[in-house]
Amino acid sequence: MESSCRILVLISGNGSNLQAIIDGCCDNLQADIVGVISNNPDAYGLIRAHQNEIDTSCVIPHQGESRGEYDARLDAVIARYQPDLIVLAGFMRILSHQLVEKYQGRMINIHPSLLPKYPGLNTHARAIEAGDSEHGASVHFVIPALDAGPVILQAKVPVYEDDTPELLAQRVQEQEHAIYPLVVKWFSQGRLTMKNTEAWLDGELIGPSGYAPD
Ligand code: NHR
Ligand code: GAR
Repeated sequence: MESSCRILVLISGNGSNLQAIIDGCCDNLQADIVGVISNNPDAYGLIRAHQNEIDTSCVIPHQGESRGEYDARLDAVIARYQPDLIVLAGFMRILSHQLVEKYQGRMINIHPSLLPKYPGLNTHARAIEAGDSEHGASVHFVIPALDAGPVILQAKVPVYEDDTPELLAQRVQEQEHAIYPLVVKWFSQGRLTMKNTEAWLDGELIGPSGYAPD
């Protein structure tokens, strides 16, 4: 990336991943968070943005509005920020194919499971229910199919005998805060790309479980 990478973060809630990205990768001139958009006007992440002097917008769903109509309004707000990278950080709305295709290769998400396991919602409860001994989080490029884009980086955590979804979520989120800023940094350094629905780092294909150093 020639000049600073313009990063736009989409949130719905607490924004702890937004905070990790603010703290972890915008201390250099290569990455600049130019805005935060929330679908939820009460998201605590908006306060975090304000505290860090980051511009915010809310795109609140209207009653009876179709997904297409919402996404068109969202896209108009996104366009104002001219982002190089869109970071979904706990953004809780599925995005339409048109919107995702427009930003394909420039939109990433963090999902709270070891994809391809447990796409969708309630991942922590599902991992416990299944008796899994490990769980985790995945950063992936966003493609139209939900949580199906190429994985960039994963982090694993143990699942304990007496775990609850809340405890497990905390353990996973701690790892999220370590891996998401790293991936954002790679992208802003121009090291990370998506080609033909594959993720590449430094010219090397990333495997299905995400980047793993040899
Ligand atoms: N959009 C596309 N097209 N592709 C992806 O991979 C996407 C996406 C939008 C969001 C994040 C994702 C996650 O990490 C994400 C990935 C929301 C839902 C969902 O079911 C599922 C997955 C993700 C985000 N949302 C409900 C909906 O009807 C609303 C649920 C709620 O409001 O609580 O949009 O898990
Ligand atoms: C994170 O754990 C993220 O993986 C998950 O929501 C949390 C948001 O936390 N994302 C999803 O479930 C997307 N469907 P945060 O707002 O504190 O970053």
